[in-house]
Amino acid sequence: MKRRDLLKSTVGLAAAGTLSAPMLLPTPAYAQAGYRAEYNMSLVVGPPFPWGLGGQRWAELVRERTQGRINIKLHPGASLVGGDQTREFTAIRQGVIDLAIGSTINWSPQIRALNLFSLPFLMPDHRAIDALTGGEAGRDIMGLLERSGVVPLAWGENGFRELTNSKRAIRTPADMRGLKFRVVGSPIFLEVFTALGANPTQMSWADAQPALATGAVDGQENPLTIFTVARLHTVGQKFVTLWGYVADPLIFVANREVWNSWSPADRDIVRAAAVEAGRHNIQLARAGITGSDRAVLEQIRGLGVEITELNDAQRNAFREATKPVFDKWSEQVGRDLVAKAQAAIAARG
Ligand code: X2X
Repeated sequence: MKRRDLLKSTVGLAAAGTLSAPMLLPTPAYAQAGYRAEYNMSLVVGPPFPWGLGGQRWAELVRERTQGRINIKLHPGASLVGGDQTREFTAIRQGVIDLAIGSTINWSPQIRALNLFSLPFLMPDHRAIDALTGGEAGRDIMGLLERSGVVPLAWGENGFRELTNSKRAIRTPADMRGLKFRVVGSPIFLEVFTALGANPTQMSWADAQPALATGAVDGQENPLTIFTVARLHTVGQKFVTLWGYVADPLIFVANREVWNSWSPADRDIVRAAAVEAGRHNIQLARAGITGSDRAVLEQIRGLGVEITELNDAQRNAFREATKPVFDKWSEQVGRDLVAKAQAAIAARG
């Protein structure tokens, strides 16, 4: 008998008055402590995306180390919110979602400071991301999440979002003119793409793939690991430009009530497992695209995709064109936080 069924039948017998106390069936420890048989975890993409593999690792470590007291089931596709990934954060707060690994982009409609990571050309490399998440800016953001009612546990990474399309190689903002791009659900993305002369349209990841397949949109932006695992070359994406304009970290969180229902020892386990799974996820997100390890780029070239790398002058043209958006959104994010981030990036090792 499954634990949940056991619990139900025990309760049923007791309610029907057929069971005299003490109960004949042992009550599982988790039931006494108010634990549930299963907890849900929301993510936009599951395994084998690095994001999903991070979630899988988190669930495995927790199950093992709590001896099955805490069982977590992955719900990829933001399915707990009907695929609308921009509603994920609200659903965590409301308790529809127990645990989540979410992109800073998808939660930015509720927590405006998360647009920090979407400021165009703020972070030049992976060390810059680490300088933010591992420094004062990261602590400030975790504090904001905490005060907004969730329990933040660890950082992960989706990655640097590169530009892809079905029409032509993009080397200058002018090359983007007239092209339709699917963008994610934060208004800053609409403004960045509009500033570059393109036609952006906002949609969920679930809607993006059919839109690319039918040609309703010409292009999109996502980390290269999303490109390879989702096989975006099969939906016409034949041109990739490595512009590294933004990167989205992931954040591991728990619903506060769920968190409070666990013993302090179990909370420690869940938190430590999130940190470990986050490290694993970041490693996977960067494999093949960092330093001398270019395996993912070679893999994509091998699919018949043309990869354009920008030199500094070319990248600067995109930076200049999007500077008004950077400035406007720095206000939204908070000048102090942006200044801290810039200082941390300047001082990175
Ligand atoms: O929707 C996207 O592009 C994705 C999968 O990268 C996010 O959830 C931010």
